[in-house]
Amino acid sequence: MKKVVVGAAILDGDGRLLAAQRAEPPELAGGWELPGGKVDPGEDDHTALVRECLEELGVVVAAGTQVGGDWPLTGDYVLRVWLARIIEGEPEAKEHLELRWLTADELFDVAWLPADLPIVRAVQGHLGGI
Ligand code: 9L3
Ligand code: MG
Repeated sequence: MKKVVVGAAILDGDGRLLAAQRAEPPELAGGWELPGGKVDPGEDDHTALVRECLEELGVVVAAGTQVGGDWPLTGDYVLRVWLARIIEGEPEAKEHLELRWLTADELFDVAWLPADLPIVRAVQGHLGGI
């Protein structure tokens, strides 16, 4: 079966995107990603997305439109990404090195993980709203 990682393209009311800098593993540390993580066995994608955002950022998100379909990751993992909004809390880097809210002009100022870069390009067209 396909192994799924979910990611959140979290937008604020000013058209900024939340980027998170990975702390681990060593080969990914320092790279920037859309927050998220592996779907647990028996868990649905949406539940995993909300859980991961709570664990990693301490916020409750509401998911909107999916961005594309199954984006390739290494091995037999795929990444599925949804536009999302924070409905409760202020994001904190609980598991990441740093968080940044990127404006449209700053979108490519961080070193996105190679897997996330095409997804961020796809998110670019949605910065106006979910
Ligand atoms: N991954 C890549 N881009 C992302 C996310 C959330 C995850 N936006 C990759 C990094 C890891 C794997 O997926 O190799 C599992 O992610 P995690 O559970 O370690 O966050
Ligand atoms: Mg994660």
